[in-house]
Amino acid sequence: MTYKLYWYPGSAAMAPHAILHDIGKDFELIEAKGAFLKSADYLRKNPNGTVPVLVCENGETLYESAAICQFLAERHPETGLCPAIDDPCRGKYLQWMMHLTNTVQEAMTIWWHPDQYTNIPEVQAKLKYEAEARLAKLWQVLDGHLQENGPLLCGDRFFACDYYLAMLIRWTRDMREPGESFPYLNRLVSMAMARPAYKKMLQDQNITQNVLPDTIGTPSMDCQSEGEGFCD
Ligand SMILES: N[C@@H](CCC(=O)N[C@@H](CS)C(=O)NCC(=O)O)C(=O)O
Repeated sequence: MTYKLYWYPGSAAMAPHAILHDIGKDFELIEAKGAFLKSADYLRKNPNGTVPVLVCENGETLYESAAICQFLAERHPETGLCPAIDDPCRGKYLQWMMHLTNTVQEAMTIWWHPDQYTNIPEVQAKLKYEAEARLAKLWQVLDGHLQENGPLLCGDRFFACDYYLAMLIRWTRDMREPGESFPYLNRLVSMAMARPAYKKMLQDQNITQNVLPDTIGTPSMDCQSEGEGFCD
């Protein structure tokens, strides 16, 4: 089974890319940037001209990072990255995936691409400012959740939503309050970075991710295995 992933470094392809490494089978990476993203051939795959795009062995083509994560994690239950339909964590897992892509990622998009909302520079600056304030509130809530119920979004089991959160946190590195400045978010990032699949993804993409010294104590658990125990 060979998947193809269209990506570029540090983009929304990070989380699907890490999951492909967890699956552990060969896959093809196709770097897609600039004019190529707007070519007729690429727009047939994703009419929005963005990454990621996943192409399956039967030619099925998907876009939307969270959908690709969900699709891969469910198709490969051996990765343990998605709770089964009757798993007690299932509802909360879906809640986090949707919250991250629908609410947190949306605020992030306003910060990264205010030009998609208005071409008036002063309004863009205001939008960026407000998006950052909104994100700080969202991080506060997520950090509090991880403090109470963590170390990961669904407790002590590492799921695709944890990769997704680690990816979104990397996108905040140039903000006034980057995600990793919240101690429990920082710990989740360090747990993602301890996984070989996330490490390999960062290496393939030739990018790094900030993680701060742990101030709260990392739990003694092995988050790499199923059942134990988340733009440039
Ligand atoms: N909601 C989409 C967002 C995709 C997206 O905006 N991707 C960015 C990179 S993070 C992109 O390809 N931008 C290139 C462009 O807009 O030209 C997803 O999660 O897949």
